[in-house]
Amino acid sequence: MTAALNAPAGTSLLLSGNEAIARGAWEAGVKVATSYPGTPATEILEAIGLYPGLHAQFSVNEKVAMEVAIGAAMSGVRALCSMKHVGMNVAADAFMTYTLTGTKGGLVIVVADDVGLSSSQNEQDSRYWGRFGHMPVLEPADSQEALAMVKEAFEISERFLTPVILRATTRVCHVKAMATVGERQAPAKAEFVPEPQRWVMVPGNAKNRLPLMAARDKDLRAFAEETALTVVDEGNDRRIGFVTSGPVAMSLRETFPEAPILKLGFSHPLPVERIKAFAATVGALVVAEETEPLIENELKAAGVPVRGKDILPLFGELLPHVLAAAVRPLLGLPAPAAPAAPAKLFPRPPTLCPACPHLAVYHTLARLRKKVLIAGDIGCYTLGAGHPWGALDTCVSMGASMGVALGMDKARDAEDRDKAVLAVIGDSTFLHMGMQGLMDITYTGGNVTVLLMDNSTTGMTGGQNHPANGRDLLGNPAPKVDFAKLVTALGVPPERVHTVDPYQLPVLDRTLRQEIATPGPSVIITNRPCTLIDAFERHKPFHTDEDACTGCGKCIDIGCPAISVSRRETAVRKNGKEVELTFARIDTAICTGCGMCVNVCASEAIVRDEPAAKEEAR
Ligand SMILES: Cc1ncc(C[n+]2csc(CCOP(=O)(O)OP(=O)(O)O)c2C)c(N)n1
Repeated sequence: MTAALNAPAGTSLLLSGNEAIARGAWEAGVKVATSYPGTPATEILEAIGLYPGLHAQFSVNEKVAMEVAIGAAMSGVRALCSMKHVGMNVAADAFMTYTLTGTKGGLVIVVADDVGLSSSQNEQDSRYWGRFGHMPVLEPADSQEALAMVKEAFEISERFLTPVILRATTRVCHVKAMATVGERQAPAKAEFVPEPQRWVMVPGNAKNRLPLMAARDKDLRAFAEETALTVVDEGNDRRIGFVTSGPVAMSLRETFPEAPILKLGFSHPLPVERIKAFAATVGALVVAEETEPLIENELKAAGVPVRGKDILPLFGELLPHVLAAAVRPLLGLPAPAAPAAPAKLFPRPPTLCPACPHLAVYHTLARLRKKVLIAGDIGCYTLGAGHPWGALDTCVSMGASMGVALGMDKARDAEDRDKAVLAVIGDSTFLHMGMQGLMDITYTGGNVTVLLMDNSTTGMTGGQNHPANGRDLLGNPAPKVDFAKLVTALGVPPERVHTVDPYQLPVLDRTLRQEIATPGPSVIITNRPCTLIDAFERHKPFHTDEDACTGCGKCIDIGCPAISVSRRETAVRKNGKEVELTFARIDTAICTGCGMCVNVCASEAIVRDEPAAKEEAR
């Protein structure tokens, strides 16, 4: 629920940047909003989906999301497509042509860059896409600007007939700040007018668009010189002036209260003349930009002497202490003392939840570790790479486990196939980009066993629905993809497709061993829901019977956070051999009674809280 949903125009309220973007899109009269989840952008679409009078959807991936938005914009309505930075790589094939086509209804691409890498596999600077795709780039610094700039972005999009990029960063998306909301503008009526020369981008038509795009670039450059989105915040100490964009402006103001700052709300195309005029009023010009030196390089190419990445870091956020350390020496001031190291806390690596069905898969894989290569993928299950399982060999990008596994298989000669190749992939990831890879595996006769971990949700990003869990964006019933049928249709022989309850550890183990012993492609679908969604059933918790526990430690090897070591002991066996015994304790406050650990306890020392309920144990 977003606080802005029912707020009347003129109300000021505390909104995250994502909520503000959603409200701004609604006020702008957006008719269609699309996305694929990804931190830090996920909540934009979740919030938009609550507003009346528009269609919002999470698509199966960012490319489809972009194409849906393009279809709506071609029909003359305003459309917004949001995603995290890596989503742009997926969506690029669609928008790199649509930018040439030029839009009809306003099309705004909101991209959230994870500067500082709090929750991503890489750090990318999405402002490059503006340069690459000839699209203007707007950069809000806080929630109020985010709200206003989305609306402005639609105006620019329709005025110049171009898709517009709104680049936010994690700090803008997730920080809450005051924003005043406005009225909703009535959405346009959809009307697709056939214009084959424009909408059908075959070479003959596309060629004709190139000069138009070049002319648009020129118009946008002129617009950049005059737009009120870019402002100068004056200061009395003119020894150094800053050129910046996004939330860095606030860190600069905090660090250098008297310095003049030119803040580029509209950061591409660059208003070179405006910056030159600003440069003439200050002693030295420093470009403070997150993350790549785009503005800096363009200014250097235009002959403007600037400092930038020679003193500032190329990655991570430009927070006040970072700026102070880099810039104060230019003013003859000592660099400030490095911020105090954070207090040493007991290390707590991220881990899977109690009863997470992925635990079963990784427990099984850890026991087969010497016999398999495991291509991994992106989701909660990437945690399988960590302690205690160490059961992933690779993680590249969403869906990559399929192709990487196939590549590992094809790279080897028959005599080198001493290990089986496995791929692990989540349900949302399989739908996003995994199934194409599986098709390649079956088409080329790859020797790959795929573990498709269907937990009925997009767990990693907070539990979004998808086409295989039978629910739509708002949780209403929706058509449901049948994974067993889908993978069979993609070419996996039906007898090599198994659906297994992962809590039944012996069955999972047996099925996996059987499949990796047989050449050719196979798929094992595990079908227990994520413990954080409604479909998950809780049972009475288990506890350990201290008297019965033999200290074998097998339940601890599962890696369930509900199970911990209660004590260790060295015992001497009858044959005189010393053995280390590990006794376990179950935290009944977080145990969900899934019974996975009961499967591995040979001494029957794991029992339900109430003895009468023991029969319920799986
Ligand atoms: C191109 C791209 N889009 C989005 C993301 C964000 N993201 C990371 S994992 C993931 C989905 C994971 O869901 P699933 O495959 O069902 O696995 P689970 O987390 O439920 O185990 C998403 C959306 C990303 N990393 N890359």
